Amino acid sequence: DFVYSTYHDLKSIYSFMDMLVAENSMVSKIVIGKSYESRPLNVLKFSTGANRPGIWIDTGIHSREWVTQASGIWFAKKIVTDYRRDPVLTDILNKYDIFLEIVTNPDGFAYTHSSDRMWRKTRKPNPGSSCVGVDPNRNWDAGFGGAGSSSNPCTETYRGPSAHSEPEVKAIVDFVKSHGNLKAFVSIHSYSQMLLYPYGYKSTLAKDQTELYQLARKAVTKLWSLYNTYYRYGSIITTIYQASGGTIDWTYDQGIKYSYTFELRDTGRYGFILPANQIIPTAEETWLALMAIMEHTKNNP
Ligand code: 0X9
Ligand code: ZN
Repeated sequence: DFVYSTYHDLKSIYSFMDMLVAENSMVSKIVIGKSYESRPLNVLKFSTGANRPGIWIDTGIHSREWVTQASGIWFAKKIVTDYRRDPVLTDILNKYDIFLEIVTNPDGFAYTHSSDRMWRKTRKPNPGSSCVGVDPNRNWDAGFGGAGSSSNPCTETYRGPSAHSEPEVKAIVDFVKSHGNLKAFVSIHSYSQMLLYPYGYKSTLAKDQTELYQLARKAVTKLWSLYNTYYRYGSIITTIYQASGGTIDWTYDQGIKYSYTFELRDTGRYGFILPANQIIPTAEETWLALMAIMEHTKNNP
């Protein structure tokens, strides 16, 4: 039986996905592309009917943020367990498909297991440099190249040679465009305990700022109610720091109103190396916030 309270390697997570698909008719696996090192980019699709609008959730775009992939696994199990049991989730799944990319940066994730636990970026070599990889949260075509990103391949925030240069990013871009009807997009990172919305690349307020702020407040209040974990919330640029070329700025500018980024536990005591005994409580509390976002999306079509 799969153990949710420990960290797993790529092979174990990919077999978990295949198991979930085999055991649940509502789950299928979509391969949206392949990584630089040719690993499949797997997305779980939870669907109870045809032609539904979609809700996207990704975890692990920064490979060292292990509590996020572990939480993604827990969310996948939670969705199949709660469908037809939790009336709110059931109503969401009767109207929307949920897409979940658990290992969004598989090359980086494999590298965190084999060589360097603190690897963040992709694993594509950079011509003319001995430094490897691009920051996949600076590589999107939203203020690409602006402040809060680096042109130096040896830094952790290297933006890459051009927007969408990384196959792991381009695969999601192509998916979002070809789907054409995503209503919420949630990209999950760690750590800092924050719930953020656009923008990160500019200080202009998002046109839906008031609604995004109020929904963030509601979501973090739900999250807090379980274990009293305190989250800050607000726009990226005012709450964490300026970051250009980020995922949710791009998805928001594509018209996906409910575009959010989480920074999960903790606030720095353990940071990226969060003890495994915090996986389940982190996933449980985060789920309450995700449900608030998904329910609001459903109620505001
Ligand atoms: O710097 C980042 O990419 C994020 N923090 S992390 O420690 N997970 O690396 C925050 C960036 C804000 N999010 C977006 N711009 N989407
Ligand atoms: Zn991150």
